[in-house]
Amino acid sequence: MLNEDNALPLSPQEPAVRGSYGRVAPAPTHFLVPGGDTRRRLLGGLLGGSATLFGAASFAQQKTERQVNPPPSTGLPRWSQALGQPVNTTYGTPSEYEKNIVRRQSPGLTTTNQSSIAFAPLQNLFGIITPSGLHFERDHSGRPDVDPDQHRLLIHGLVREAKIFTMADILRYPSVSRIHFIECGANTGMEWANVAVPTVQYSHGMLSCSEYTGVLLSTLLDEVGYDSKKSRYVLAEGADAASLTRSIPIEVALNDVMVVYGQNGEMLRPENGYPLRLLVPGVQGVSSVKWLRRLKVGDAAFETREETRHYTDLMPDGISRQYTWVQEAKSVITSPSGGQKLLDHGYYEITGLAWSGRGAVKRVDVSTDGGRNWKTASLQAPILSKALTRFRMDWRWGGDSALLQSRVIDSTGYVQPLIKQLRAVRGARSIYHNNAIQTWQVDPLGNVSNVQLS
Ligand SMILES: Nc1nc2c(c(=O)[nH]1)N[C@H]1C(S)=C(S)[C@@H](COP(=O)(O)O)O[C@H]1N2
Ligand SMILES: [Mo]
Repeated sequence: MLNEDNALPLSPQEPAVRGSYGRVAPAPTHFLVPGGDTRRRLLGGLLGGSATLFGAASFAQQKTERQVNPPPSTGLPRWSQALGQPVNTTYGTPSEYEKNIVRRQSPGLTTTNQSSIAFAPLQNLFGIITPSGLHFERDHSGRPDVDPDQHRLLIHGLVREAKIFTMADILRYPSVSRIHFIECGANTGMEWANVAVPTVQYSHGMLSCSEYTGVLLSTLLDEVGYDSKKSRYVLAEGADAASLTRSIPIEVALNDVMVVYGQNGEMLRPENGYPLRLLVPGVQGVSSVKWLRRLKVGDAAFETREETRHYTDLMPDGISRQYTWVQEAKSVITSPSGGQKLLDHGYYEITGLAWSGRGAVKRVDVSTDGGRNWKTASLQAPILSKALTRFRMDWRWGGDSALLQSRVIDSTGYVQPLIKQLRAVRGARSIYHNNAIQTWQVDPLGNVSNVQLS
């Protein structure tokens, strides 16, 4: 019934979390407080009402809680007094103390657990690479268990010779490794409806970035002898029950599209398309077809369900735009971010992610007063095309209300827009392609919440 994001999640309460560092209390793991306000007023430029959804402890209470558990002051800690565990010869997992840093589903957002979304915990990640076990997952019909020995990729259509490739065949071709993001076209979609999604995990967590290894699609298209005069589109089809299919324009296919088997140095994870997926850099996630089993070269777009019924943008005049696939430049502050709490006055590092489907990040500006004044953030190398870029800025919080925003400018000169600028063009009925500037409000108690400025 729902297409990626337009329902309102309700929330199970979950245990307290660890996993924020520095003087920031972690974002809560639950979504909305049951019975809480789900829609919010549009806030004006003034630092008026608080849109905080959580009945958080007061500033002083939080400090007291922290003092209950002081670090051991005398003697050796227990882990220094005996031999440790033997070396680990199994697949490694994160520390027990990090077990709350997981992908999370937003209950009620989708009608089944198979046609669903697990969001990446952006507020807890460093740098630009998403650990494979935390990469977001979006499935239309569940995650198939594909046996790599039996898996086949068929390439046919306008080709000299149709071919069936085994995984062993594909692994023999010259490989490339590149760092790219994948962002679902519906990421941040609920902001269109002005729903106060409380944490960055749920507002922006359909976004991840990996080092991918595979074969350029152009290599395989050359191998089958695609018709360079007649070919206009390549259809990609997945081996899941949805047979998810999307058309890729030939100029994109021949440019930087990859047929991928490697993710962060190892084989793809099952949830990300094991053993083979398409990767269409800079383009909305749905085109990066997972569990890839078929590529068909054609002379026109294939007009599949996922490009006619879904993934179109309904414009104010009632006409739907089709094939709007590039993920335009976007950025978000991941800390401090919604649901976190600043525990002290003084120094904070404001940090976040910026990216563009059209190239590299050129500059990121940060504002702490809702966009009246901007300062240029520092960018952490590497700054790569169609990849996440980490930015940071020093900030002293003196206890006043603040409105934190980031704004990216990409290598084409495009500037990340305000939500009102997007609404002026796209109206209020959109689901996809919201790349607007995000605002986090810090209240005088240090509570951080998601607000939308009019
Ligand atoms: N075969 C197949 N490919 C698919 C999907 C799917 O359900 N089936 N979901 C698509 C969508 S909508 C997105 S956003 C990305 C998500 O990739 P990920 O699950 O690896 O994060 O995969 C795309 N490829
Ligand atoms: Mo998606």
